[in-house]
This record gives sequence, C-alpha cells and structure tokens, in this order.
Amino acid sequence: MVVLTGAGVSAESGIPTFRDALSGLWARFDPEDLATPEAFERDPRLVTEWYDQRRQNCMRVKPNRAHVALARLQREMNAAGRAFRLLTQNVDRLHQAAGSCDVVELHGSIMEWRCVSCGESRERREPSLAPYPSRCGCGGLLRPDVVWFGEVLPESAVRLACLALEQCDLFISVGTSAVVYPVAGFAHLAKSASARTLEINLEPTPISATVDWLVLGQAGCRLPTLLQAAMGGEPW
Ligand code: BV8
Repeated sequence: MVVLTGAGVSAESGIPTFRDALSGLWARFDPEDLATPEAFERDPRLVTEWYDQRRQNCMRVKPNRAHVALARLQREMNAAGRAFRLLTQNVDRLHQAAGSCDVVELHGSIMEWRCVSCGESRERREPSLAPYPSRCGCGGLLRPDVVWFGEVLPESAVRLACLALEQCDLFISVGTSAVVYPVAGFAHLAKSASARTLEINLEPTPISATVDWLVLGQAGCRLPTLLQAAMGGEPW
C-alpha cells in the first residue's frame, strides 16, 4: 500500500493549504513569486520571512485524526507483514509528529534550513529566524530545505517513491490538488502498475477521473471512517 498526502491532510491542523497559504497577507503573491530560487535570489528577505512564518505555524499546531490514522495504518500493515509506504508533499513534519515512520518527504521540510554559503543544514526549532533575511552563524544566507518550483526533487525520495509505486496494489491519494509534477503523475504510475486507486479530497481533482474510487470529504473524517470499515478493531 502507498499513501500520498498533500496540504489537505494538514488543513484541519490549522496549516493553510499551499494555495491558501497565499491568502491574507500573502494573497498578492503567487507560488512562483515566493517558492522559487529566482524569488530567493531577488528578495531573500521576503522569501525567508514567508517561510519562517510558515515554519513557526508548523511548530504551533498538532497532528489531526488523518495523521494519527495514517500512523496507525502503518503499524497495522507492518504487524500484518504487509508493505506500506507514506509519501508526502507536505513540508510540515506532522506525519512524523503523529508517529509515522520512514516518511518520504518529496518536497523537503520547512523545519530544515540550509546555509547557501557553508552548506550547513539542520532542523531549526528556535522561535524565530529573524532578522530577515535569515542568516547562518557563518554570515551566509539561510534557505528552507524545501524543493522550489524549477528544482529537482531529492533523488533518494524519487527512487523510494517509484519503487513503492511499481510494487503497490493499493494507492491512496489524500488532500492534494494533483497539479504539481512530477508527484501529480503518481496516481497514473500506480495505475499502470495495476494498483487499485482511491482519492480522498474535498473536491474533484485532475486525477479524479482516473482513480477507481473518489471519496469526497474532509481527510480527518473520511480516512478514519474508511479504515474502520476496512480494518475494524478499535475506533480509528
Ligand atoms: C521539477 C515545497 C524538474 C515548497 C512545492 C508544466 C507541466 C508540468 C510540469 C511543469 C510545467 N511547468 C513547470 C513544471 C514543473 C513544476 C510544476 O509541476 N508546476 C505546476 C504548477 C504546473 N514542478 C516543479 O518545478 C518540480 N520540480 O519538476 O523539477 C524540472 C526542473 C526545471 C524545470 C522544469 C522541471 C518541483 C515542484 C515542487 C514545488 N514545491 N512545495 C513550499 O511548500 O513552499 S509544491 C506545493 O504545491 C506543495 O508543497 C505541494 O507539494 C504542491 C501541491 O500542493 P497540495 O499539497 O496539493 O496543496 P494545494 O493547496 O494545491 O491543494 C490542497 C488540496 O487539498 C486541494 O485539492 C483541497 O481540495 C484539498 N483539501 C483541503 N482541505 C482538505 C482537503 N482534502 C481533504 N481534507 C481536507 N480537510
């Protein structure tokens, strides 16, 4: 079993989805304005401020029922000797906070920051990375260790994801708009490997016509209900 998650899984924890993250103060920007190497080059102060504010929000919130259900699903699948892999586009590390292991972070993590001068990369849990632009102890500029538009995904993450997709017999996509490549193509990859495919989302997406089952609703509600029906046991 392979589960792919997007920002919709973290929405009920209080993390704006990627496209909602550009509402309010940031509404006048679009992803290309902030989540690209060019934007960082052009205005490192603006970009590091936006990412640090998102990082701070990630440290304030807790995993929701969808994260908890996916962590339990992994435990139950492993206990039954079945293969399970969780792939996420999310950069918030809430899956790990809920107890999921070996999570494949396809787009990196907003909790990890890298110095563009000395290359030091580590998790940053301090309250703030101000003053902006955020700087390393060596004086170099810090950037979030996420994959920006126009950047390639981590080779190890892509390799693990492709291996899992080639071998899976059930692929579940939860809370992603399925518009960002190459991850948006994963449902097709699973299907071409003869896996059955299921999507959970608030609304249809470009993969909805491809999947075998589309379940509309909130991930924090639909996922536990589905797993209760499929796996039984204690309420999910
Ligand atoms: C690459 C990290 C090679 C940063 C992110 C033309 C065609 C095809 C591809 C391209 C193209 N032009 C350019 C490209 C490539 C580009 C791309 O796909 N662009 C798109 C916009 C067309 N991709 C790339 O650049 C990738 N790299 O291809 O490298 C290359 C190199 C050079 C040149 C070309 C190619 C890198 C992409 C990674 C970008 N980084 N994140 C950060 O977080 O700031 S992507 C960002 O959007 C998110 O991280 C996430 O991964 C992605 C998708 O967002 P979602 O997670 O789906 O969130 P979204 O808000 O969109 O949707 C939320 C969904 O949840 C909605 O459907 C909503 O209904 C649902 N929902 C909400 N609440 C709930 C819910 N569902 C259930 N329950 C709820 N409660």
